[in-house]
Amino acid sequence: MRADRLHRNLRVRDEGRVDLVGRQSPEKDIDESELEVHEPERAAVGVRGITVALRRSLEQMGPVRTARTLPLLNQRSGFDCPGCAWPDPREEDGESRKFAEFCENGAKAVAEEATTRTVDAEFFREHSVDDLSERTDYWLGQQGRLTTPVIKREGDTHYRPVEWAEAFRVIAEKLNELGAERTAFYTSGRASNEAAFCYQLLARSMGSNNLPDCSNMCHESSGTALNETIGVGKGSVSLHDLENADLVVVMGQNPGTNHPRMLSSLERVKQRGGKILAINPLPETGLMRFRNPQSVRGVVGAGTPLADEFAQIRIGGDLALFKAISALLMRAEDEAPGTVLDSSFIENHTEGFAEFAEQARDVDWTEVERLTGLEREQIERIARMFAESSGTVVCWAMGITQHRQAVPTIREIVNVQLMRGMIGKPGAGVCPVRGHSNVQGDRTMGIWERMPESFLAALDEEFDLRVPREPGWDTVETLHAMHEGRCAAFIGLGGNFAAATPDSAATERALRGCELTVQISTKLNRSHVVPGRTALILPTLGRTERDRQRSGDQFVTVEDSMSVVHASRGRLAPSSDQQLSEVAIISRLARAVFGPGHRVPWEEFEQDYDRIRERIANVVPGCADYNRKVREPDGFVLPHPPRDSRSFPTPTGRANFTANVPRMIHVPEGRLLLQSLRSHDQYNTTVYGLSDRYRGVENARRVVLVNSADMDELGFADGETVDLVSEWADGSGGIEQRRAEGFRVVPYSTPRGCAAAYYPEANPLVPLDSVAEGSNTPVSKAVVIRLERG
Ligand SMILES: Nc1nc2c(c(=O)[nH]1)N[C@H]1C(S)=C(S)[C@@H](COP(=O)(O)OP(=O)(O)OC[C@H]3O[C@@H](n4cnc5c(=O)[nH]c(N)nc54)[C@H](O)[C@@H]3O)O[C@H]1N2
Ligand SMILES: Nc1nc2c(c(=O)[nH]1)N[C@H]1C(S)=C(S)[C@@H](COP(=O)(O)OP(=O)(O)OC[C@H]3O[C@@H](n4cnc5c(=O)[nH]c(N)nc54)[C@H](O)[C@@H]3O)O[C@H]1N2
Ligand code: SF4
Ligand SMILES: [Mo]
Repeated sequence: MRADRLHRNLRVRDEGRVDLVGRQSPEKDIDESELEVHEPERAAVGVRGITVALRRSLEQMGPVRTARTLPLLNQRSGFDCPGCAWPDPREEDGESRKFAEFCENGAKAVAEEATTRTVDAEFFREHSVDDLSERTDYWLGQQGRLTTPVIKREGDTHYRPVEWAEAFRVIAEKLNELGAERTAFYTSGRASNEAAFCYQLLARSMGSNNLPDCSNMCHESSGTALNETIGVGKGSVSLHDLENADLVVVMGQNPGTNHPRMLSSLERVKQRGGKILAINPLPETGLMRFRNPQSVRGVVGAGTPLADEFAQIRIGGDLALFKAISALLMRAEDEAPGTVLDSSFIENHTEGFAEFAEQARDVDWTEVERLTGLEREQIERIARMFAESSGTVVCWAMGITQHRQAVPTIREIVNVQLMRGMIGKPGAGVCPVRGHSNVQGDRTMGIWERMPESFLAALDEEFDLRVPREPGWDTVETLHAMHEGRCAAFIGLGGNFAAATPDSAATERALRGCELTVQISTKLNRSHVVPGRTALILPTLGRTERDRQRSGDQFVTVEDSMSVVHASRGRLAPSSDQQLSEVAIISRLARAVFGPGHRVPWEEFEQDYDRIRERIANVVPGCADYNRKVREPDGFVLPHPPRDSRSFPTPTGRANFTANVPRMIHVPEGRLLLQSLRSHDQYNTTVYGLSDRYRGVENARRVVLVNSADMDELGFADGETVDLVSEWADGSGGIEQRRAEGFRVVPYSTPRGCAAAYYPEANPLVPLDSVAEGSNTPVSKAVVIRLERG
């Protein structure tokens, strides 16, 4: 593949080995020739957002379904938004829910699921797997809801309809033959608590902890760092805390697109006199200004300015910034003892302060300015904001977690919070803002390859089992196991493993190499068209749909980003009577695997989800009396000792200070550091459309945003088509190269040397071995690339 051109442009050490890996993502069904770039929008949301949401809803669902669905979104008697994990207002905090308690992107997520378009048996007759593999994820998703179970047996060119009973028989036979230890049970974060609990129970009863999930690629670094430092891997604030904070830091996060209702909370912070500090390589529209569609000012005025201070940081510079903030806080305390640090908190609740303090004052300002790209003066201003705040909440997302040094960065954020006693008091804390609507709940329910012994022992006790203790594979380990032939079967409870994971070309080969792939899905995606030798697609119900079982209509439960657990009830008629709920699929599969008389009452679970919740109550910490508590109108809040009582369930019984050392990411000359991010018109690998409205990029997704000074220096013109080639030192002296073709260069406000492209188009560029230390999360936000003329 164009090796001549490649070698011409390569600079590889003589002894170096050059590996070329790369998939040409299908692109022919999207016409990107009309790329249009306009000025980024000045304010997020406003009436335009509502218009877009309604238009998409009407296109996908029609007027009747739209009118039946949107009013139930995020209401107490309705269903939980399948979009992000942002929490709903709670009566307990004196907040009521509005008539329209959702955002543009929530409405798009609903429209995508509740669409009236369907994929049926005829569709699969018409399209071979090869044909489908030439389509983009966008095209695949646009075909509509999966309505019938299908199978592709060894040697088949097409998927064909299969009876449910036969589907379960085939899967069970293969799984029993291959063994659970050779099977990966992947979960994406939309699965309900009930489905997740059953799924991990199935995997563990079969003898495997191989439970990789999307969280491994998402907030794993947050969980790792928070567990280590405060003893709980979850955020320590409520919505009320956030809205009543004196200073809210939003870093590595683009809430205007990915957590839009967070903007209403940020607006409240401003109205109550609080300050907002935004730390981001890009001046994301939602961080700068917000037009609240529910206020007159938001409809007709310029909206509320949000960020009081915007630090346009270099990609990967956050650890250096927070080290500098720690140092400045220490020095401020030295100058005016007793005014900056919370000594009584430090003394009573923390461990390791002396060792931390010993190294904390050292800063090499030249180094800090190089790593962060920020001026000392601004960093000093920022440190003063921390020093003067009476209550600080630090929020972050993928711009922090998907870096090699993500774990130490978050540990340093915790250091800064601990110094000032900003954990476990109202209006203060740490707030990793979760992605998928139930990703946090899935973890609570046991979707983790390394659940603690206490959880495993509780499962044993409850079901009279002996579940395995050996930790299982996470997502990256699953990929390695597939490559090495140790993993032969893959089951996906939702998600799009092929497109969401790093190094797409290798991942697709790995999936194709499996004996068995099973995808439990609502919509078609890339993972369905890179099948294992035997492959099945099992169509499932979504959040919006009525779930009727033998005991009557069922509801499910979910947990948001702030540990609130509550019920979700779908109301729409399913688009096919062939779709089964996730719980029903898992339960029937388990019955096929184990035969009659298994210790887990799978059939009862399927007939009545209360039976599952009774078991959750006995096994999962904090869930006693689950069936009653989730029936409360606002659900209930899971315990969080640091938040609730400043007690820290770490081995020391205290919150831990840590010492962290920032390291420069080596970017050779002529190369850029690429982050992969979401446009305003997608949900992860699901592409809704081609309008990244806030950033001003329309009608195209294969674009790379570059600082115009870098464009000049590297000699690329506005709109020029280039290939992105990533370069990864493979550790044995060679350089692995990965290529993604045909991206248009767009000048954009990003720091020098830093570029951005959309996920998942950029995934072929992410090396599988490039992972965060300590959490094994793929480094999706810092890929060394060069641009090559196409
Ligand atoms: N509409 C919509 N909503 C979503 C999703 C979606 O795809 N669409 N996805 C959901 C999921 S699963 C998740 S995890 C969340 C993701 O929510 P986000 O984390 O907001 O998603 P990204 O688009 O990855 O944005 C990363 C942000 O971090 C910034 N950034 C990149 N590198 C750095 C860095 O080194 N330092 C700092 N300070 N900032 C950096 C980027 O400029 C960008 O603003 O959203 C959830 N909500
Ligand atoms: N380069 C790069 N890679 C990344 C990221 C990045 O920022 N950059 N972000 C990472 C992050 S944060 C995440 S969370 C992962 C996301 O990884 P995944 O969770 O695996 O991917 P999604 O695109 O969210 O999955 C979408 C598919 O889920 C299925 N689905 C939707 N709703 C339901 C449902 O209710 N039930 C079931 N069973 N299936 C359903 C549909 O078939 C749909 O096609 O990607 C990661 N990959
Ligand atoms: S903020 Fe998130 S949860 Fe709320 S409506 Fe929007 S997408 Fe849904
Ligand atoms: Mo995520």
